[in-house]
Amino acid sequence: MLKDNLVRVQLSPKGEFAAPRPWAVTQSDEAWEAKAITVEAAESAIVIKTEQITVYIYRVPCRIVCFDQLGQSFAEDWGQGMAWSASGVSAWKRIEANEHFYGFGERTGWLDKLAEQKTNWTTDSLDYSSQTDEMYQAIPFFMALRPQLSYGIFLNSTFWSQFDLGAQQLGIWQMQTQATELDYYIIYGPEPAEILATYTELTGRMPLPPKWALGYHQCRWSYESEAVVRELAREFRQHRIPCDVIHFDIDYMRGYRVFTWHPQRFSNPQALIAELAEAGFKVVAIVDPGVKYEPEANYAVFDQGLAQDYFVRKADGVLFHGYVWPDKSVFPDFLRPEVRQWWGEQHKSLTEAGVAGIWNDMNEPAINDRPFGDPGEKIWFPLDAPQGPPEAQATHAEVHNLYGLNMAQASYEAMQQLRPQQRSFILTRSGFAGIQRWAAVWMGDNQSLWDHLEMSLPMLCNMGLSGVPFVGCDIGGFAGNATAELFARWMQVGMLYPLMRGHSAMTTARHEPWVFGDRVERICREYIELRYRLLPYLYSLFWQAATTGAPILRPLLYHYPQDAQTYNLYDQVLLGPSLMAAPIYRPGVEHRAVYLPAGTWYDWWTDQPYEGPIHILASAPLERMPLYAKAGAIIPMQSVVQSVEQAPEQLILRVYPGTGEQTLYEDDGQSFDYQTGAWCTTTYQIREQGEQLILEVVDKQGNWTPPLREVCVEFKGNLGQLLTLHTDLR
Ligand code: MIG
Repeated sequence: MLKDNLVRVQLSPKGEFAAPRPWAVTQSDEAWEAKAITVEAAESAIVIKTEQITVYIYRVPCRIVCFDQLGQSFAEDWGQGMAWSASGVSAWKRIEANEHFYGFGERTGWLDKLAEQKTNWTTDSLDYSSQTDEMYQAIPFFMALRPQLSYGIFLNSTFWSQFDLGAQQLGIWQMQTQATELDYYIIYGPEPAEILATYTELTGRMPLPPKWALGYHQCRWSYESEAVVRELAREFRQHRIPCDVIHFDIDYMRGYRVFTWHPQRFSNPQALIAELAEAGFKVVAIVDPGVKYEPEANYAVFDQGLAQDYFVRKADGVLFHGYVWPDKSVFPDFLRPEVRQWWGEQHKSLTEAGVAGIWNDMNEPAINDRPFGDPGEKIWFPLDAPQGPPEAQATHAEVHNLYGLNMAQASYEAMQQLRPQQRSFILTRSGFAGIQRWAAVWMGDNQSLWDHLEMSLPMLCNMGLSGVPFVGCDIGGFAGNATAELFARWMQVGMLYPLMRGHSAMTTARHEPWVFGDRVERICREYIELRYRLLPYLYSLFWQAATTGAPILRPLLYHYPQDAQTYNLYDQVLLGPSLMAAPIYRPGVEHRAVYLPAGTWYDWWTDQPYEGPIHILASAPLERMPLYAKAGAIIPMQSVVQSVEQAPEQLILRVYPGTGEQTLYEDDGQSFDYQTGAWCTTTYQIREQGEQLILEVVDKQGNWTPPLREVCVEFKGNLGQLLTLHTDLR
């Protein structure tokens, strides 16, 4: 019992436990301060009580079951309870009536995973579809939800593991892992928000990113030369389409050698990036883990890594190699701190040129699942390859899932060291539980298909429910060619992604916001502008995510866990608590059904109010993504800027009648000064008092003073009600 709502269960067939591996869990058991806990050892069971839950551990047969204060059971051992064999350990638990399953990290398909099997093994999941199991990320965490009660399970095993949510046996869920010990946590809610708060206390939270990372990112494989990049930047400003970030894909390197610049195509990156900075752009550069195997060629990264023995070797001591972009490649052992430090120092070649963000790709690791090398030679990462420092060695089987996590940690720490005054942005494709501490995550190689657009929202929602709030999918689809209509709809949805990045693959048609003609360009501009107008609201959501673990993009069940209508509602999302979108994700569709849960909702575009719970038919011509604000919402917005560093002239409070509160978080958006007090929060409140509506500032904290701007109140809804502004709203 670590906390009132947190139980750790460990089973060792040998009767003794291996030394703890602190890879995913940031807090040791001793660091928790469990409050009033009573333990009663009766003949049939040991009973542990906290202020929130009671846990029974029956002796014969050994069974664990938890109860909430109403006496409802949850996480109850069922079937065989716990068991072990030569190939691993397992536990079985009961699926309660009306129970549904969410989280599981990066998952295709729709929201609820009831009756499915989910494997945790990081994989370069090229060509994925709604049927794909293994993905780039492996996060062995989920939450089970039913009305009145939800709980989370974190299976603390980095080995291959699998959840079965009643696929094999109706009414029973199972977890199994190839580890020799069972180690899992039960986290009581009763609501998803509380589960996530505790889960992220256990595995860590996202650090506050630089504010520019919330702007629009433009990427392509590749903007292959300085000239192409200059032209791209010029087009954004000329078209007046806001954009903050340009990503450099693998062609900036010399022959795909990591930490080099191509001598002709990017002959003066420093000058280029300085010029881009003048125009308000930041640069993010891709970094792949595979180091070109190139003896005696003066390639320092290979030479140093080899000399210091930093690359993974097979069990027989022979250097392990695969075939990736640089052709024959070797792989740093990021599990070792000194390798992370050395790798981190290499980032200097990028930061010296002015690069402000690092994009880690291929870190599952991908080793030959692309058309590289000898097609007859299928290489696997040998599971018995030793990794880690000599005093705490592991096998690849144990730490395969950590490869991306450790690489992201190396990048994160490198950027802290190399750019100590400024926050940096790290993006990763692979990761494990806790990846939110080091990086934002994108969902890898999606396709320019309507069902990939549709799938993107439940994918990102399940990531958010797995403790990873800063996530996005490639807008427009990575592989394949978007049509104008698909692209317009995708940009509308993309405006909701915590990470808003357009990307496309080599040999596909161009996917920039202006390439589909005037009409789609106007739509892209409108929705990217809306994104920028919402920045004060969004940044406050990022702050909330950083401090509480709450997702930024949320499925409706997050705020309405008592409403079973929301349990399978995968095609509507909440951006924070106040805004709800019901996007279009099919061609030719201009109407759709929208579910509005209990309460009053206002149409964002027409201000029309609706009383939920209700289903309505929303009108959605191509220009319109149905969007709703909740009664009592106070949405802090700003005037449009072309990049985040431009100071907006206005702070706009968009206010909807009702009762509500909104905290606006502000700081300089780029330095670490907020960690020593240079931040401020302003809490606005709206309430109805008789015939009147009162809007006032009820709380101010922190000691940072935002730059001078005009504060405007945009009052929506019934103007018959008199609005009184109490005190100074600034
Ligand atoms: O083998 O760097 O998911 O975003 O553009 C492909 C080229 C390697 C895969 C990434 C994609 C990136 C691409 N990469």
